[in-house]
Amino acid sequence: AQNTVIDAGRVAEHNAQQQAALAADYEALGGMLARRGVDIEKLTALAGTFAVAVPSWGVGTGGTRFARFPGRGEPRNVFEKMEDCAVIHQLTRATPAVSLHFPWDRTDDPQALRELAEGYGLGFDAVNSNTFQDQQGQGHSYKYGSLTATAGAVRAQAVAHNIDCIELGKALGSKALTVWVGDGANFPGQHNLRGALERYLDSMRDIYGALPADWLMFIEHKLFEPAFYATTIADWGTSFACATELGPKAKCLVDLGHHAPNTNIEMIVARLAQFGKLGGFHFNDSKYGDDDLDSGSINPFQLFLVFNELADAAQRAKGGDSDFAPAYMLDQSHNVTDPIESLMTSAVEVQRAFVQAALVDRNALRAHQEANDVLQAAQTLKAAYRTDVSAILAMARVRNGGAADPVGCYRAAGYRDGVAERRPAKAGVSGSGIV
Ligand code: PSV
Ligand code: MN
Ligand code: MN
Repeated sequence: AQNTVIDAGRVAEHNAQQQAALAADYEALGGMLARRGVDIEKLTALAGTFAVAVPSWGVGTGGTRFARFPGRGEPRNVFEKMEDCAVIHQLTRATPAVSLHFPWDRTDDPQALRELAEGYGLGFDAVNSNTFQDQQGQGHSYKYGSLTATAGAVRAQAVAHNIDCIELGKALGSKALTVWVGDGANFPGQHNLRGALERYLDSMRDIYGALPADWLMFIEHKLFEPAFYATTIADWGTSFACATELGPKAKCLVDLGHHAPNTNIEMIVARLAQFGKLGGFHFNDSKYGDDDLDSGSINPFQLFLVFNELADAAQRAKGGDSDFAPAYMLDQSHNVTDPIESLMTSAVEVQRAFVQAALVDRNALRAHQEANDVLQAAQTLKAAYRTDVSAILAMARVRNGGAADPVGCYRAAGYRDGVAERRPAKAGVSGSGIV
């Protein structure tokens, strides 16, 4: 049997309280969908297959460059992070994997970590390397870049760290490495723009060479920050060119927050899917830049449109195009909410977009597109997007052993109070201590 962090009896009790209301909502929605020729049971089964990975760094309270206001009971190491991730999966049944970040999550006992995860029914998605910060005791600084650094010794250190991440990931059962570097220039003239990318590619070739046969490498682009004039891997064009140059195991990762405002991200998704280079996602939301706000909290329509492209690509793949399986991961920073609550809500919001996209009448959409019936084409998308599929999501969760209302159940279980006692804040990091 699987280990549960929250008492299973409590979840069952919570679901029993919700049962009558959920059954009524589900029946009403089922009737409405039936009139549109849609079988609610098929959608609920599909919803139950959805999975998005939780970022290990997301379960601690985030911060900005101005301040960090710690929360209560924050996990103090990767083992405690896994416990929080287990809660998220237990209640949502939508987050069966965790994406680790090294060296933040480094452990001398990967076997113990793997066993703990397996006990909770969790696996590991892509591991992330970190050459955007210096670590204590490190031989060389990344102040002037890592994989692109002009100094060969710095590049070698950054390459070695990435290969180390692959080794750790292998021990944990991971199958991909995500590489995001903040390398770039703050001043015109600081970098030879082409030279920096050449050095990046040289470094990445060495890392690529260390990938096991069944691994992928995800290249994550980001428009700006910490480099404010010219980021080496700033856009999907550069990412695509590098992934193409490196080979079939290299693909592009789209972090929704890493684009200029108003960028048509769903079109980037369509392009990368078309050319077989869509590796995966970091889901989050933003208003201005790399805000790392909760998925679906600012622009849920954009999230839906991204999933609309993914549904189209999946349908084409079924027709024999390719094996299309981009990795879905969250990448958020929770500064003012309980991270577990934010991650549960966000996983459900991404799952909602996935189900709404499945509701799009693709035959009707194609016919409207062929006939240039612009208005009806747009309305076909809107009809799916406007449908409140909450009852489907809740039913899928309950049937899979999760909670009808994950946040309600989590609060009633008093998990945060429990960990606040068991995990006293580390001396010196608790800020005001008024948490
Ligand atoms: C960079 O902004 C980023 O999105 C990358 O994915 C990093 O690995 C992550 O954030 C770290 O916080
Ligand atoms: Mn990211
Ligand atoms: Mn980011």
